[in-house]
Amino acid sequence: MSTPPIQWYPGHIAKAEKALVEQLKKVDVVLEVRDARIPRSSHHPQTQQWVGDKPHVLVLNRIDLVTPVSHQLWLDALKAEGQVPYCTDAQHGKGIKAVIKAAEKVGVSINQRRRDRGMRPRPVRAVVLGFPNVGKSALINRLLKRRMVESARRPGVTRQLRWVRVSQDLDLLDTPGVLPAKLNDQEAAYKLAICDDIGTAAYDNQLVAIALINLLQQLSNCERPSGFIPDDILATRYQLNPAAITAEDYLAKAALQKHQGNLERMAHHILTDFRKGSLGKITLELPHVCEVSSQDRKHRNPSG
Ligand SMILES: Nc1nc2c(ncn2[C@@H]2O[C@H](COP(=O)(O)OP(=O)(O)OP(=O)(O)O)[C@@H](O)[C@H]2O)c(=O)[nH]1
Ligand SMILES: [Mg+2]
Repeated sequence: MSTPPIQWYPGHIAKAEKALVEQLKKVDVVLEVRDARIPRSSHHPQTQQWVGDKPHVLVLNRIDLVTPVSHQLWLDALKAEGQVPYCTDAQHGKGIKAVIKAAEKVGVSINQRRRDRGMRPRPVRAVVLGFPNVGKSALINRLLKRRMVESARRPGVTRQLRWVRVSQDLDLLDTPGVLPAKLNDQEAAYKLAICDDIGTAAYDNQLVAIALINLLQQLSNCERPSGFIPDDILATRYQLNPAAITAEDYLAKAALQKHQGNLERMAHHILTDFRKGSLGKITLELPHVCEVSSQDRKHRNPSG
């Protein structure tokens, strides 16, 4: 079976990216929002180019959907690379104050420089950027303590760049989620699809559900710290053991048990379970690439 690549770059994203580059000239600090379930795959490859030499605040959002063990592993790995991520749950308003403080801190030094040059102080200008649906607008609403910008459970909600004033010290720019024009890393593209961080028009639900089953099988088999992900996720949720069976067969068997063999409904079922956290708290990638033996990979994914 040859799998069609995930590829999606709709007009509104191309337009948004152009507008974003234009607005970057006015911006003092970049808040990059990533999905804590896929901290590597939800890092846009162009981020460094957009950040330039501005201060960069890294936010790992959706920490409510990952285990403390996996979260700590990622914190340690990112710190080792010289990054200190701020961790948020924008759904429930956790970790928000620290993000405001980090952005305002940048403003203090900017305004000191302005005063030194005889200029009046102004609010610090921060842009919030990242892949679609990672929670940028939800985070902004939490920072504002009210629902000022649209935020909903699907990618592609924010269509226009919009400045909002958080306080006399901070202005924020909400941006539409951006995607690379070409998704060269297809493993990352599948993870983005699994996490709903990419438009649904980009992929086939069944293939993405199979990729999720495959990843969960791999994560259960590879060497990982205890507590990284829950044990027997699939067996517990669907009363169907995923051992010694391909991901394709697992989807087909589960579909027979739950949806009279309807693969599309089963694919939707499992993806929704994952996205809502009904499979448990799950990080889909380790900071260091998980070693699965080629024998095991072949057995699990006969096509690849
Ligand atoms: N569980 C959980 N859900 C979150 C969190 N943050 C945001 N969400 C939900 O994720 C969905 C997407 O949030 P948005 O704020 O619209 O995401 P966005 O990045 O602005 O998306 P686009 O504008 O489409 O790029 C919404 O249903 C939010 O309620 C979080 O920390 N945890
Ligand atoms: Mg948005």
